[in-house]
Amino acid sequence: MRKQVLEEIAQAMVADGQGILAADESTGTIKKRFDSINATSTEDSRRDYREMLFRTTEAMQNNISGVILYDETIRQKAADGTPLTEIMVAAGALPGIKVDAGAKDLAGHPGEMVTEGLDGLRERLSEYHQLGAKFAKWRAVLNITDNAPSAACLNANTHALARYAALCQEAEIVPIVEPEVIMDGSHSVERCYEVTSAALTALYEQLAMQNVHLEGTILKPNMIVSGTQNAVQADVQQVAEMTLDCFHKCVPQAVPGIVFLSGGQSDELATAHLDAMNKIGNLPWKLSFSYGRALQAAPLKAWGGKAENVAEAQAAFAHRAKMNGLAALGQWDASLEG
Ligand code: 5MM
Repeated sequence: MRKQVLEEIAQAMVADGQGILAADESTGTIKKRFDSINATSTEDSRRDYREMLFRTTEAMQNNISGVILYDETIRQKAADGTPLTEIMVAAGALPGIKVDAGAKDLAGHPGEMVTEGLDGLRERLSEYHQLGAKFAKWRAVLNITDNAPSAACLNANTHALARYAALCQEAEIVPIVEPEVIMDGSHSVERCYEVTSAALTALYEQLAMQNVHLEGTILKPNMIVSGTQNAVQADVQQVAEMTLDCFHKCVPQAVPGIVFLSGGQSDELATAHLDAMNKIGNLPWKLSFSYGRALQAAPLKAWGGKAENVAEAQAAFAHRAKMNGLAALGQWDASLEG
C-alpha cells in the first residue's frame, strides 16, 4: 500500500467546491428510475443516459471530482467508441466503482440486512484498478426500529466495511465507507443521532482493527434527520447542528473528507443541509456530497428517455452540480435556485 497515492486520491475527491456523482445504480434500481419516466432500460439506453451526464462538461470540470460507476458502466463505451471512463477522466473526474454485492437479509435478525461481497474481492479490485478505478464504494444498510439496528447487525456490517476498506487500500484504491442509516420510519431526529453515532463508533473501531489508513479513506454517511414518517421534522439548522455534533464526536480528524448521501431528501433540501453545515464551518474534514437521486432526479426527468432533450437534461444536471458545489463551500443561497 502506498499511503501517499491513497492520500492524494482522497484529497482530490474532496477538492474545494467538488463532490461525487453516485451513478452506481444496479440494473434493478436504474430500471425503477427509467420506469418513472416511461423509458425502457436496456444496455444502450443506460449507456446513453450515463454518457449524457458524463459529457456535461461544465458540471464534470467544475463540480464533480469523481463518479461511482456500476460494473456494467466501467466497461462500457460511448456511442462513438470512446470508453466512458476516458470521457470522465478527460473532464477531470476520477472513475470509482461500487464493489459490494448488495444488502441481504441478516440470518437470525428479521428485518435487518448485511452487505455481502467480500468473497473474491481482492481479485475484482485488481481488475477494477486496471480498468482505471481510483476509488470504490461499499454501502451498509441500517434500518431504524425500536429494536434495530441490533449490535449483531452493526457488528457484521462494520466488520465487512473494514475488511473491504483494507482490501481496497492494498489495491491502491481509496475506499468510500458508507454506513447508511435509512431515513424511512417514524423515529425522531434524536433516535437517528443515537443510531448514527453507534454506527460510526463501531465503524471506526473496526477500521482501526483492520489497520485501515484513515487518511486514505472517505466517509459517505447519512445526515442526522427525522424519520420520514415522523410528524415533527427537524429544520435545516437543527439537522446541520446535530449532524456536526455527532460527527465531531465520532469521526476521527484523520479522515480527509465526508461526502453525504442524499437518502431520499429532495434536491434542494440536500443542498441546503450541506450548505448549512459548511456555513457553521471550523471543521477538521472537508464536507461535500456524493448524491445519487439529489443530483440525478432533475436531469432524469428533463431527459425523459428522448435524445431531443439531452441539452435540457445536461443543463439541469449542471445546475444541481453547481448548487451542490456552492454548498460544499458554504456559499449557496436559495435565491440561486431560480
Ligand atoms: C445511486 O444509488 C446507489 C446504488 O443503489 P443500488 O445498489 O440499490 O442500486 C446508492 O448506493 C447510492 O450510491 C447512495 O446510497 C447514495 O444515493 P442517494 O440517492 O441516497 O444520494
